[in-house]
Amino acid sequence: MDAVKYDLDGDVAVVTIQNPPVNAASHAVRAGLVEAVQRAEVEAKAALIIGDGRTFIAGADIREFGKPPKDPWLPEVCNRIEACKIPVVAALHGTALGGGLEVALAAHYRVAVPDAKLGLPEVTLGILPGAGGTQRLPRLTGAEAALEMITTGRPVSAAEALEIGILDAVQDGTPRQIGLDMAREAIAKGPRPTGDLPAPEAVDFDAWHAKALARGKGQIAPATAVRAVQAASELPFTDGLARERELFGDLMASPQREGLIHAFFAERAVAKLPELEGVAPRDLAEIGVVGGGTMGAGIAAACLLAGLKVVLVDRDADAADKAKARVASMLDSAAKRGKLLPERRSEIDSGGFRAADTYDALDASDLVIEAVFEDMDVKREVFATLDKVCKEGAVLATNTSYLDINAIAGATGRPSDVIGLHFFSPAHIMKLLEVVVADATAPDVVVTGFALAKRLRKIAVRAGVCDGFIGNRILAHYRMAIDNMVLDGADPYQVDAALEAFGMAMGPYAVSDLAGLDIGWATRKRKAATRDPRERVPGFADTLCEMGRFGQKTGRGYYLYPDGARRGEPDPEVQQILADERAQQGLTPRSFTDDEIQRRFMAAMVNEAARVVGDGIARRPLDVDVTMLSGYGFPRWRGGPMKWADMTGLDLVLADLKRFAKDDPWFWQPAPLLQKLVDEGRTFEDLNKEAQP
Ligand code: TC6
Repeated sequence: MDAVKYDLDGDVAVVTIQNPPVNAASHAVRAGLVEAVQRAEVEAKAALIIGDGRTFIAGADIREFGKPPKDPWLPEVCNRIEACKIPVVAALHGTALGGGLEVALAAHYRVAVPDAKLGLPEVTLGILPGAGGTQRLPRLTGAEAALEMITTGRPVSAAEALEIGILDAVQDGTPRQIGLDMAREAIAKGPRPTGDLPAPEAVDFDAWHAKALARGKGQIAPATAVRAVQAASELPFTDGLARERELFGDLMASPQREGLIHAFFAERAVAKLPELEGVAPRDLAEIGVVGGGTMGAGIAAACLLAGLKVVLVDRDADAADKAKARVASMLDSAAKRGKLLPERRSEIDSGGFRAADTYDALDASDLVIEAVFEDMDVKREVFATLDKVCKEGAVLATNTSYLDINAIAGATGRPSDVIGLHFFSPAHIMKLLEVVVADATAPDVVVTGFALAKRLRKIAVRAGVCDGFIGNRILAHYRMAIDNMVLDGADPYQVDAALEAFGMAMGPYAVSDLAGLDIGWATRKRKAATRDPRERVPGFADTLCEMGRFGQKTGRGYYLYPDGARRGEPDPEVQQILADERAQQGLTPRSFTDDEIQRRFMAAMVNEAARVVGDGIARRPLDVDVTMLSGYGFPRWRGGPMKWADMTGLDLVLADLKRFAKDDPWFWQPAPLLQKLVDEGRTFEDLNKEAQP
């Protein structure tokens, strides 16, 4: 099949892109487009560009990024389309994104079907629209609307695109039909190059730049894109194109582009289960949830928002009522955010959601998720009961964060139906779901876990059973590294600031305050008996808990939260507690630079992640990356800890570990996998590639 098909429909040359699955503008598509436009100029009175299959062009071919570019480049293709002597129409359906929308902007007229989406998501990949998009879009929409689309990367609906001036019409029908109608009208009107339109009026570009920098949290592409749009307003069209090309080149060469594109492909790779190909998921219509606390209610809300029926069970009528109210308030706020339509709400209220105080209510559930107190005896009791009441073939899932799922499965007579589905709080908002596969879990139960994630629009990562699975196991380790630094003299507020400067969504001590310090306290107590005697155990976190400082919910934790404030203030009392503990242990406090804090944090994270991969808990390094990106606030533009380590150089990370090990050999002992990769001159990316199907 040719990447671009050409046929004549009367006077109109119809140019059809055929590059499944998303018609990415690969080299063959670009070359085919130029050839087709040249031919149309000779043979037809108008040309129509459409996409075959599910979409118009969804962008440049991202797989070609980072490789030597092959002529013709997309900017040249777009310029050639715009320079065409006969009118060119683009008829859009599906998603016209990035370079795809740029092709449409270079056409002379644009029409779309009502459910088409149009966007310039380049900044989400660390680049900017580099095929004239930053120059042509503002000429059609004005600078404000173009800046909004380009700096956020968010797509707009066809109706909105019509309103702001991108489209000439929105029409029902096939792209071919509606495009031919417009092309025939365009013959009389003639070509209408977007580049000939007047330059957009200036806006406060410096303010946009500052806003984009602040929102980017260290990401540079959105702010750089502002400067490209500014060029559209200040320079003649061709000079603006040249400026765009220059800024595009800078971003293309940046490590942020590499990190973001890694994240894009890694997120798609985690969803694939080649080893289970052909295994069908079990049917999911009704979901049971056991436990209506914050987590259970969040899981129930997530399922309801995805259109599933839910039955929630709590221990008595009062608890069930409270759980129901919790779910209702989550649904209310989802409705306010436009995430729940009134029709669906009434469906939920008229039987789509029930809260009960007896396990028998779960007898029709296809999958039950347990979200009760994190205690092995309690969980085993729940699972023994589920074994009695649930129908045959029901999937029995635990939302435990740490506990041994094999032991939980052992409380039932059907361990092959048992799986871990580890949600992150708030469960109806956070993207990550760890699908934890126990020894006896059946293949179709694993596939069902992934199917549920897809239904909930979550990113599922397959994990193995160990204390903390992928994410919390790594978290526990880097927490230990920073707690030790604080014990040795670092200020917790400096640690938070340094790690936020690195790009973390929140500093780890602010995260503790948000999650509640009692969670870590309970975990430390549970682990106390089995702790390695060589482990250093700072006492300050326990001290804070003993004082009732559980974080935001009690108004005090590492920070102070006067009058319910969400952003905490540093508290000298905490600094005093730390000083006392150091004095008690006879430690002379030392200072740490921000760079040292970041390096210790990352070395600890990467080292434990290498063990997680080495032990087979994560399938590949990229599974760790996606876990940390979507569940732990790791900066997306760094691609994830493993990508960061590859880009930093594994030998440098290993050298850091060996340097830190001089003080604490037990904690900083390099992971065997990391040592092995350095010895062999290989990277985590090599492991990702070897594992691809
Ligand atoms: C740009 O245009 C820059 C221009 C400047 C030039 C100078 N390239 O997401 P899905 C693959 S930047 C290559 O699962 P959906 C994807 O990896 C680009 N491959 O499907 C997957 O492959 P797999 C701006 C691509 O229906 C398969 O297609 N454009 C590309 O959930 C299916 O994808 C974007 O940023 C691509 N551009 O969502 C758009 N896009 O099966 C990026 C997808 O081997 N794409 N693939 O794993 C998307 O947002 C979504 O893919 C979607 C479809 C909304 C188009």
